[in-house]
Amino acid sequence: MKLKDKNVLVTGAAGFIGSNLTDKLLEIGAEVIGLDNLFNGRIENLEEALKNKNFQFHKGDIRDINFLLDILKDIDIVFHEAAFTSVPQSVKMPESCNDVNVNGTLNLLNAARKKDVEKIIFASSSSVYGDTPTLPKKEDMPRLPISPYGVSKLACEAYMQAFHQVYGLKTLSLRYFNVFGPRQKDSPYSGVIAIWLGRIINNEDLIIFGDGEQSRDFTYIKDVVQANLMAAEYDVSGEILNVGAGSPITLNDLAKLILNLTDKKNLKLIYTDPRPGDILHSYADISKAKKIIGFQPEYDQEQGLRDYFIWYCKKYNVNLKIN
Ligand code: UD2
Repeated sequence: MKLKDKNVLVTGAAGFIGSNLTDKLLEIGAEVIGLDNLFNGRIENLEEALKNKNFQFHKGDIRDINFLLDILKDIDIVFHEAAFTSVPQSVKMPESCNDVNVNGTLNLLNAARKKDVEKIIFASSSSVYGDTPTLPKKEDMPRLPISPYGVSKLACEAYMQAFHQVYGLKTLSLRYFNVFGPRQKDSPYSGVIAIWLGRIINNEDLIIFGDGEQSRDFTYIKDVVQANLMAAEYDVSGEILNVGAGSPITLNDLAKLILNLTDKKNLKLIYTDPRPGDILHSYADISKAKKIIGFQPEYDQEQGLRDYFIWYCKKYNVNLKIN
């Protein structure tokens, strides 16, 4: 499906991933409706989109079926990015996580089926794999999530597949691996890179949960957006695909890389207790996404970090030397 001139809904459009995706969809000529309840999302993320005549924003919640039925008329394709997004917060509030992620997604699927939406692309997560030792993670490996967040994303994937099987709705789940980049918030519940950037700007030492030998496959936002476009454009459905950089890094090495890039080698790494619900290693095998939708990440971590930091300094008028 070519996205130009298509009617597209982005849930979670004011969030980090949703807003980046919205901007790209508008750039390629889609008509975009953005939906967000603005709990986590920020309207400032849609500053550019709101100037575009092909964009409409609606404040509302994916748990509200009447709202969805209204919004979904005439929509061809949905990018479902709205979510309860934090692993540690899901450990504190498992019911809320389940309510937003599972009930909200089921609601969206039901509304999409009733309104004859053609395709839904779902933002899943590498957290569905849990702490199984085999690396890299392949889509057909056992899924044994260890956090309520991971469980909720796995349940949504299963619903995506069931709706594909039973109702013929085209669905596709993309398992994102630690996405980072512009518009990621610096809050206690955001990703480690955004948190560390905030601390670096304030000249604060970096906190590491555990011994720092855990690893993640940090993936730059532009590659994630690209994967979504390809998932929409290729005639493929009923699949689950990893979307990662395919190159893991330990937290210790990431900290060194970031301190070097920002010329802050004077800052220290402070080690503290591991975080409950954390997995140890996460590393994507992306061969299936390459084969099925032609996905090929363009950013390595250093390039992505540099781009992100430069964007941040410009946006917030921060004076930080980037090497
Ligand atoms: C990220 C995503 C989550 C999900 C998951 C998939 C975010 C906020 N969450 O969870 O949505 O897709 O990936 O695996 O992006 N850490 C520190 N110091 C800090 C903050 C974090 O050491 O100040 C550690 C943390 O304990 C973990 C690693 O950094 O080992 C990554 O943490 P995260 O919160 O950035 O992301 P993760 O993997 O929990």
